[in-house]
Order: sequence, then C-alpha cells, then structure tokens
Amino acid sequence: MSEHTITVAGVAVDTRHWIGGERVASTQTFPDVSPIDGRTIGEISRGTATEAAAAVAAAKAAFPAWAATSRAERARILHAIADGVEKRIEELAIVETTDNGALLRSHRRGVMPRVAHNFRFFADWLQSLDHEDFDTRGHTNHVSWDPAGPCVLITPWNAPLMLATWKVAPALAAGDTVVLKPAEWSPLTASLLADIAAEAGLPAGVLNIVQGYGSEIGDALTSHPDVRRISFTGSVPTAKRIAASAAANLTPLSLELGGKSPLLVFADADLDLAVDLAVEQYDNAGQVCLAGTRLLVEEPVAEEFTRRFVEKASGLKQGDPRDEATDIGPNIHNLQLEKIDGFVQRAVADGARAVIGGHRRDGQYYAPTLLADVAQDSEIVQEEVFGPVLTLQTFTDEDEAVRLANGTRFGLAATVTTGDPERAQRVTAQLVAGTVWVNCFFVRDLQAPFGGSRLSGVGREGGTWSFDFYCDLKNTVTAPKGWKDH
Ligand code: TXE
Repeated sequence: MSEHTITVAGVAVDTRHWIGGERVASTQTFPDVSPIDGRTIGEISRGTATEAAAAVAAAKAAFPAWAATSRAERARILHAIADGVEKRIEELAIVETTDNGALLRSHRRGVMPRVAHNFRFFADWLQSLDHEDFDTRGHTNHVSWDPAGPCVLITPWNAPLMLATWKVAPALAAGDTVVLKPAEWSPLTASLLADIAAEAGLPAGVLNIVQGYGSEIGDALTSHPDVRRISFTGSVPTAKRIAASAAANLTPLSLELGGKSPLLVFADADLDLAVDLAVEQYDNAGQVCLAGTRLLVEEPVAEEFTRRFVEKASGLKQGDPRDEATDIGPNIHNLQLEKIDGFVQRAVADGARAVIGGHRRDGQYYAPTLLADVAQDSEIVQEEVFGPVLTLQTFTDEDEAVRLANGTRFGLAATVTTGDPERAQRVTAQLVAGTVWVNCFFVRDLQAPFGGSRLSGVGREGGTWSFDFYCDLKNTVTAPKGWKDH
C-alpha cells in the first residue's frame, strides 16, 4: 500500500489528485477529519495553483477528442460508470459516511443509487437533445448543441458525491471535459470516482480532480482563460468571490447556493403529515440547502402543531451515523458547530425561546433545536444556519403567510401543507422559490429544473437546463439551393 493511500473501513482511497489520467501528489498535505469521532483519517494532497493549472491543461488537451466522441459512445461510458458505482455502493457509502458524517443507511439506500442514476439519466437524456429544424423564408435553421469545453466544478461537503456527479454527469454527457474540486472537508469519494471512471474506460484527462483548500486553488481555477463553464454549489460569500474571479473572462456560471426555505402549515392541513415533514428538516443534521428551516404555522393550529412536533422530534435518535437506528448524525466539523451555536446563542440573547434543543451535545453533535418568539427581521430568521435549527412563526391569513415566506433574501424552495387544492394553487403562485412542494418534501426528478432565485443562485440544473448550460448552442442557417437574393 502506497504512502498516498489511506484505508477507510477496509476501502483503499488514493489521497492524490487525478490529473490527465495519473495520480499526482503535492508536496504539502491537509488533514481529513471524520466528524464521527473528530479523528484525522489521513492526509490529502494540498493542491496549489500549479496543480490547478495542470488539471485545466489536461482537460483542455482531452477536450477535442472527447467532444468528437459519438453520443452513443459517451452514453456507453457513462452507463459503465453507473455500473461501477452500483458495484461499489457499500464502499462508497461507508467512505462517505466516515468522511462527512451523514447517515450510512441514507448513503446505501438513497444517495449512492442516485449517484449511479445521475450518470444513467444524463446518458439517456443526451439522445433527446436535437431541436427540430425550422424554416425562415425558405432557409433552414438547424440548432445544434456543441460541447463547450473544459468545465470547473466546485462542490460542497454536505452531499459530496451526489452533488459532484450531478454536475460531472451532464458535463461529460455534453462532451465537455471536467476539473472537479471537491470540498476539503469531504475529499474521499471523489477520489473513488476517479478510479471508477478510469475502470469504465473514460479517456485520460476527461475527468480531472484537484484536492485542496478553495481559498488556495479556487482562484487559479475560476480565473483560468481556458475554462468555459464554472458550476458551483456552496455558500453565498464564496459564490461572490467566484463570480468576481470568473468576470475576468466572462466565464458562464451556474451557482446553487443556500436557502432559508419556509414550510407553511395551514389550519386545514393534515397536521400529522405537516409534523412529519417538519421533523424531516433535521435530516443530514440540517445540512441541506433545501431544508425548510422556517416553520410558518397558521395561528389556530400553532399550539397543537408545536405539541405534536415536540413529541415527534423528541423521539429522534442522535448518534453514530453508521448505526441503522440513528436519525441524526454529527455535524461536519467543529467550526461548523461553533457557527451553528453562535447563531442560536445570539438568537436566544435576542429574545428567542428554545422550545427544544438550543445547545451542543458531546462530540460533534448539535441538539435538534426549535426556536420560537423570533422576529422576521432577526438574524436567525434571515440567515442560513446549516445545522439542525428550525424557527417557528405564526400567521393569521394567506397574505401574511406569503409575506413571511417571501421575506428573506433567498428563494430556493418552499413547502406548503394544506387540505385545500385551490389555496395550494393561490399560495404557490405567489411564492418566490425554485422548487415548491405541496404536501410533500424532497421529491426530486432530474428532469425538473433545480435552482434558486435571489441569493439562492443563478441558473438551473437538471434535464435540458443542464445541457443548456454545458453546451454552446449554435444555430446554422442554410439558404435553399440557388438562393441569390440578399
Ligand atoms: O462553503 P464554501 P463552506 C453554506 C452553509 C454553510 C456555509 C459555509 O450555510 O454553513 O455555506 O460552508 C470551495 N474559490 N453552504 O465554508 O466556502 C470550497 O473549497 C473557489 C450551503 O464549507 O462555499 C468547497 O469546495 N472555490 C451549501 C466549496 O467552495 C472555493 C453547501 C464550498 O465551500 C473558494 C455548503 C474560492 N475562493 C455550504 N473558497 C449548499 N448550497 O448546499 C472555497 N471554495
């Protein structure tokens, strides 16, 4: 076993970058810490501008051949990658859980199968891409989807492989080449993806991976003139830095950022369903961009809703994410816990009441928290916490519900619970959100556009929208034979 390999639950993971089909080590490393016990799992290559440039150069060199590869061949390789993911679901699941602390059972049964699906979906969608040709005064317009070039994909730690492949798969399907920069708090499954892609026959240089701190290598990637697209999922401040850096070359950006999504409970809702959906917002220890962290409940049912919510939330089991019975695992990093607790303590100092939780627990855990008596303009209602912290506000009519729901700088998602389909229509029509769920949550189809308004992002991912982003659309207008009139 090389000095560049670490073993996680029996799975060997290469800690180096993956550039041009080869493993490349940096002289410096950074520690990868498991949130389960706070122990360092191993040392990962700490990329610099040199490796970033090498990765872009490899992606650029591999681009012409990959772009010219037939769609059928690209689709075949993407399906082979999906096969490789499916074969290694158990390994990917345990490595991801060890690395980011999210539940093993979710990784096994939900997330990793979805990772494989990301590749299959975009491989198949590729076949349906051509527009019909159309006619303009006898001339034929032909719209084609041309591969754009090397893409830089920068991803976060809350769902590392899921979010990475949801960008990698459409980019590869489109005929683009990729430099993936995974988050430094969860670098491992990207390295396994490199192995799987190589085994599936993806040519060298089509997928490159550089590890390291965003603050150290981000700019070298996002300001590079050979990069044709940048897709980012992460925080608003980092997105602003990336946008400023990309401005040097006007590189098109897709930004999927945070949220402060509302979950509306009308008095005519099925309260048990509403409570189930509300408690679900603690999933992944609250580290979900889509989480409906603001519970907005109609006054007459607020007390009963709160009673049932507290009863249900109190039954949640918090602990080791590898344990099948665990509902809530640890938060990603000690720094994230400090950030979460800072939000909560400032809210309490500001007059908020902790209905449940409101404090850290031993290890890297934060008690599931519900804060009531919060003002609409307070920090805790306005800012994304990214931990198991929900707020509770009440409203008296639909207008107030919509006003509160739309009253932040975000617009990623919203959930509406009501027994009245007409009310559902009226309310959803007024909500500012990229995704609205009615009497459900987290149902997501890759055909659907996904993304946010306002500070929640720029652009949409999924189906055609991903290909719109990763392709250069070209319209070719051909005159009829013998046409001479200008
Ligand atoms: O995110 P960053 P952080 C939110 C959430 C969380 C907060 C901070 O509120 O508490 O962000 O998380 C890379 N150029 N979300 O600090 O910094 C970095 O290496 C290029 C919401 O971890 O945005 C990582 O790969 N890249 C969210 C990625 O950006 C840079 C998911 C995300 O890190 C860079 C995660 C730079 N200058 C956090 N600086 C969601 N939308 O789901 C950092 N990076």
